[in-house]
Amino acid sequence: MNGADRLCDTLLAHDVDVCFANPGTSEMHFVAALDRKPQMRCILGLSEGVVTGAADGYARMADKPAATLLHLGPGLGNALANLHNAKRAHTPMINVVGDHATYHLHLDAPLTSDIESIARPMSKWVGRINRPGQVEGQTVAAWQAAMMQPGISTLILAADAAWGELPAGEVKKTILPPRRQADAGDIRRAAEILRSKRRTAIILTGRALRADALDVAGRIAHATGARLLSQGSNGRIERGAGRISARRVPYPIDQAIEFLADLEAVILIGAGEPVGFFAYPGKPGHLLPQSCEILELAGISDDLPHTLQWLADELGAKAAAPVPPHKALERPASGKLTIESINLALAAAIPENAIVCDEMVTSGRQFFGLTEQAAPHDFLALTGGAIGIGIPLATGAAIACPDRKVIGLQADGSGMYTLQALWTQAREKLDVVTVVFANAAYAILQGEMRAVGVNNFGTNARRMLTLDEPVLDWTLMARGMGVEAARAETLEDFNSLFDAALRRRGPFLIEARI
Ligand SMILES: Cc1ncc(C[n+]2csc(CCOP(=O)(O)OP(=O)(O)O)c2C)c(N)n1
Repeated sequence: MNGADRLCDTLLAHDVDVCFANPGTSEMHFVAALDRKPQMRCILGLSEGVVTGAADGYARMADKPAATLLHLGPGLGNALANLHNAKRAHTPMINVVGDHATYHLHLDAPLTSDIESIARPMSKWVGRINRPGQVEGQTVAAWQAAMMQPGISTLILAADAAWGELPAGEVKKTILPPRRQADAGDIRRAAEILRSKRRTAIILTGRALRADALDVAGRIAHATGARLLSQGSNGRIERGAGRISARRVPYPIDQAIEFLADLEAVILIGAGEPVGFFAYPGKPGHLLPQSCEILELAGISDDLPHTLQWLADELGAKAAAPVPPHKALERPASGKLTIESINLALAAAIPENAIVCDEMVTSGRQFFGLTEQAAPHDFLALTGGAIGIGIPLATGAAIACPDRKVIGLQADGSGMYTLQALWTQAREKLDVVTVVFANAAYAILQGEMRAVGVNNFGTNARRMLTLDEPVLDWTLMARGMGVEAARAETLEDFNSLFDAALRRRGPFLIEARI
């Protein structure tokens, strides 16, 4: 047995049995060890953004981390944008990053870099394994941090620690400590606020957005008149008809300020205080009114469902909140393919228990609102604003939930960052329908330009904000990676392609020309 074998055994003993990978020479002993472990499912991503985006989608649905395998500093560097999104989603993940043998580092060979410094901004835990004897302890520490924070752990594995021999031995699973519970004084204060008849909102994220926790939150809201809200973006929401809905704080700054303007108190459960996505001249960063009382009842690593239950008990909130009766959404049948018509058609056609991955950008502004009445589903969003997560996210979610239909809703510009994930979908035969909103533009940035008063774009601005000349052909790109694809020019086309894609298994891509 060598250090790499012990690393695999330690991951497997802790139920980490999927590894999204893009390996190199310094990781060859780890690759060889993974090859000796058929229980570990290894999935190749053709760029590191695919690897970490997929690990994010996987963990959001599996509620446990995947491992990633990344090649030294440059491999980790390529992965950073989607690690940033995973960090913002509070996703558990264990990155295994290979490094040169300890005695080789001082030679400053071409791939040598300061891996710790690259890892630190996105990781809640960073550790290094320099000797085989450190493998088990460091891997358990990485797993424990990923689960408890929850967040990203980055484990740097020196090549000589991977190949160094170790006496054989079995790894025992470490039991996690219980999550921190809310403070009794804070619960009493929250109950006081909620009884005070002030205009109060409860803002939720993380585990508080699962259906069972939302039910309890709904009882609290029903008993007290509080508004239930969720953060502007959230890793996963169990959503749809029959479920309690927590409205999202809007993204556009003026809408967000107006949305929150009348609040006198806010209770945060896992969520952060709402702030502007960007700074704008003359506009505030804090979005709540200055006089609004803010109580942080529970942080993201606390036991959020327990916090809600305790608060409901304190208030004696037993009656279930009424949910609007399910009325099937009307599906537009024909006409022009516009953002509005396609949003309605999609919301009406989402199958029950689907997983929806949203990177629609400007094509999705109304979509989230419509999904309140869609069939029950999970909604996974772009959490950190770093575009290029959608296709990998759907890929990882499909690995975690092979029996559920995954629907990837994808803006074209964002999709181009990590379109290689389509190849992984084809190779792993994943049941994902990707809809590309092909507007041939960075439309959101055109809007931001107009918002700063520039209405006539010159050549430079136009060339930076459009994706034409040449137009991207998504059907060809998908087919080139083994994913069947078709183009929709009308709503009839779209509806029939979407229905056909739902009936079959395996990846399919629809390019919607809007
Ligand atoms: C990693 C990263 N790079 C660049 C940006 C800046 N950015 C924000 S939106 C956007 C373009 C989005 O275009 P598209 O995905 O086609 O959606 P649309 O705006 O057309 O709806 C860019 C480049 C970003 N958010 N993240």
